Amino acid sequence: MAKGEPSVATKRPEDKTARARASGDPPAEPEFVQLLTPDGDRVEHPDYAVDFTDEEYRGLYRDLVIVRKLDAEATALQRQGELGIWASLLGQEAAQVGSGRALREQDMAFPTYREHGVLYCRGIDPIMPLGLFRGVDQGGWDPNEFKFNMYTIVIGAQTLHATGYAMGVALDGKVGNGGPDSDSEAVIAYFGDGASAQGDVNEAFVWATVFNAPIVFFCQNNQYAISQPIERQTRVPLYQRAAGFGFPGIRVDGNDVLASYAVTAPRSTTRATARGRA
Ligand SMILES: Cc1ncc(C[n+]2csc(CCOP(=O)(O)OP(=O)(O)O)c2C)c(N)n1
Ligand SMILES: [Mg+2]
Repeated sequence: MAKGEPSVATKRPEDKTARARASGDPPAEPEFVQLLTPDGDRVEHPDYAVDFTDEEYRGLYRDLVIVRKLDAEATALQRQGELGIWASLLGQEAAQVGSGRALREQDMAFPTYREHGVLYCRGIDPIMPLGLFRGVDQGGWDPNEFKFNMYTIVIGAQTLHATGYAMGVALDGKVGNGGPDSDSEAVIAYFGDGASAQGDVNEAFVWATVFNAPIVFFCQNNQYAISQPIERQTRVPLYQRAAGFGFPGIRVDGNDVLASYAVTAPRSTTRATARGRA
């Protein structure tokens, strides 16, 4: 599709959630941001949009294929006994590439142990985490050089580290409007659905919001914490918890690389065209 041609289909899927809300029934389907259907059709969202060039779309697809391939290789190495363990990103490629590519060079990321796709987007040699999972080094990259902290195995601990770092960013006065030319720094902390029930994570939410820290909490809900299903972590959709802490919560289709990009990027860099919400 050439630039300038309509890149977004005008038709939205039937909004069953809105219809259910109007009828007073509970929502029939989860509300989430989606710019691509599972069949690959482009759909609009009233608040989020992207407008990439053909080469940029191809670049995202290339990233998805590469990180899946790297993950498959690492899984095979683990099965052959070369790695002690491997935390696979299978099924989380789009969430990681979308959010990872939305980061600006100066933004700081705090991963769990599974963010190999974000690591790749930060420009770190993807061989690096293999040394960590083989037990021969601590990970091997310089967090300050790549603005990507070391992997954290202790569930949820990185959300506290990230919040403290973000408070430091604010104290340094490096906060701003997030525009492309801004030298403001934002922080992103990745965590899982299971981690959302961890005390550290909830404390991080309180501190981040009370001190207005420039941080995005990016939860990848793969439905399980090892063997514990999401029903054992929460009775409400996880994104709704954010309201109780005082920050916006957005539910996004993690299999949709475009939506994952759009919700993570500063609004001024999504080059969104729909309804002038650039
Ligand atoms: C503080 C702490 N408690 C327990 C564990 C053991 N543990 C390793 S992975 C994991 C599940 C984490 O689930 P989730 O947050 O959903 O992340 P996912 O692995 O699904 O990406 C647990 C409990 C740990 N690493 N750290
Ligand atoms: Mg999980």
